[in-house]
Amino acid sequence: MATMEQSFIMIKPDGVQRGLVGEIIARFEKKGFTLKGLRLMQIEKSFAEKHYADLSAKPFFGGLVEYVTSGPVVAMVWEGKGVVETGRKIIGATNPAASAPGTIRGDFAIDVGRNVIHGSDSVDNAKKEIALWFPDGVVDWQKSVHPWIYE
Ligand code: 3AN
Repeated sequence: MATMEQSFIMIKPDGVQRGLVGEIIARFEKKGFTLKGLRLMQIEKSFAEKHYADLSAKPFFGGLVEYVTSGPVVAMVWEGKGVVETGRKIIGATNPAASAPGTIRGDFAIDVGRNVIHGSDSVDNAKKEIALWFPDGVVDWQKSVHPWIYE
């Protein structure tokens, strides 16, 4: 059986306002990953500061917190083999100007401060982020070991 892991993926306010939620979910779903958690929510400043704690010394931190609290976001947990690294590939480079066409940011974003989506950068960080955004846990169902996706 494949080694399963989970990633925290969040569609940022610009992605929600621009109607990209379905398109983004479709990309992860069609790849074969399994949706294990899904919440539409608008977060407070203090929550955003917790999520982005590692970036608190960056000059863009204030703007980042303002942006990510400016409207609803879609918080998700996706599960699958290698989903953290592959999820980052599906998302594309942090700066959309450097994101390859075919990636979410490469196809739908221009500015780094409006880059549509967040994805965990390591399995460890994914665990922390999932605990922060889904304190009550996620849904336990088994499609992630689907025999037509995994050998
Ligand atoms: P990623 O989201 O690709 O993991 P991080 O963790 O370095 O990238 O940055 C988190 C978020 O901070 C980015 N998604 C982006 O919205 C914002 N950010 C990163 N670098 C910049 C920058 N130079 N100017 C403005 N915002 C930035």
